[in-house]
Amino acid sequence: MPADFVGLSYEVQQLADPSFFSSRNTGLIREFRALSSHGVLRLGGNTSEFAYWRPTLASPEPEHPKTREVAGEPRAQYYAVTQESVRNLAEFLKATGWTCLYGIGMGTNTPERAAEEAEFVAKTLGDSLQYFQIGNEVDMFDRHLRDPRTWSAKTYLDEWLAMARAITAHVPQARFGLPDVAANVAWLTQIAELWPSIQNPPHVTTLTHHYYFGGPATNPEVNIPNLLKPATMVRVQKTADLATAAAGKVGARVRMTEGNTCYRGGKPGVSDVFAAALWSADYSLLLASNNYSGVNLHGGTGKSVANSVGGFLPGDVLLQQQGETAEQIATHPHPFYTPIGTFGSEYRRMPVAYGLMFAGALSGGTLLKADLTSPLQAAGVDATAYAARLENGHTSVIVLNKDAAKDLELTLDFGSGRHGSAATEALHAPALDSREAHITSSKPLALRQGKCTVVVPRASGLRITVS
Ligand code: BDP
Repeated sequence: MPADFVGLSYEVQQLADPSFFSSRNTGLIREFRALSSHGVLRLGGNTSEFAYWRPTLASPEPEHPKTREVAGEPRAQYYAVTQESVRNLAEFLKATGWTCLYGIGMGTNTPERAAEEAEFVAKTLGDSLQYFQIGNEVDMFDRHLRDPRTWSAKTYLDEWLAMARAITAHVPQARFGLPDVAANVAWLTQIAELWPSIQNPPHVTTLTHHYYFGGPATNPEVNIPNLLKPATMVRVQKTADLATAAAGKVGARVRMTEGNTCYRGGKPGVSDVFAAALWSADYSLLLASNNYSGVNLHGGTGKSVANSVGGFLPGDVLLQQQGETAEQIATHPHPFYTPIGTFGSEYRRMPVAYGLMFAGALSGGTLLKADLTSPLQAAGVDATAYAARLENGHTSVIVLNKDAAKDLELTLDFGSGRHGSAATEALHAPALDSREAHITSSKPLALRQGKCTVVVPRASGLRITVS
């Protein structure tokens, strides 16, 4: 599990306000650093298709192609990305210790503009830039950006090659992630099959895709029991099997560059409560155990995400129907799934971020191959577990008891050669639907012949570490 496994995903439209990702936004920097000392910021999302590069303030707005208006898809609201926002982003990354996956639009962009932008970004971000990503959720372009009769993994790859080659001509060391599909992982398989036919391919390090558990907020199937039941992770495992097989053929690794609990901005009572913390911990560790290079949970400001999904958040409509007042609605994070919420001038980590942090404790370690899950499930409790040998040589085990009703008692055997004590840290909240999450360490447990017995209460996580 790479040291920089943990990541966040934001809309490119955040760059329209150059003070957002900037060294002056100290509140946001603090939350990034608290989440991870070296995470990965991915910029992309639906709004990335409507950004245009403005090399100088005097540069005119380019002509844009015609696109279709579709409910739930972003409206064609164009905005400029400027040198100032990229320079500020560079300072923000330095201040946080994070690196960046930089999204360049494909839907309404040209290879020339993409190359010009990439050149400035590569020069300005330097080592903070991991790779470029061209296009967001290209498997959905048939809805509003391309002709549904001809759009396919093959036509996408042709367009992608033209842009990636134009970028490589300006930035010879450029690296790329692709294809960043929303859901159709078969595209990864098809791209892997087409890959050997490409002469001199651009340098691709990562195959990328997205995952949302369900959506939108009005869908009754998006609820806490469904989010936490074992079948949810079985589905994630199936896509991971396809994605990692494709990446193996291309000689790349897989990264889950965007995702969260509920698409179109999240669902209040599911995305912004403690259940989302247990979900994100389990989801992140499942991806890590499938050799993913990392995970980015999507979020940002309410405005940028609302713009990415057609102008409003369905979760707000739901709260109005439930009779919440404007003041009550404002106490929810917007978007509802965001890991870092914006409340006026303040930023706060939300429950889903605590799950990511809890899982992130194994970053830099080597996951131990073991089947911990089936014995736990055989105990009739909805729980999962992961173990790693950490960089400092310690062994750490994370047990996630997602069961709403049953506590789990278990004895961990670290081997009779282990002496001393086990440090423990809990991920907890009063209830699955509490709008809070905590990570607290408690008293170390004495090991007896290398063993210790712990209770992982219902709806909580526990990390046990022995030296
Ligand atoms: C993805 C888009 C992103 C949206 C998100 C959502 O890439 O821009 O914000 O879904 O629906 O499809 O919440």
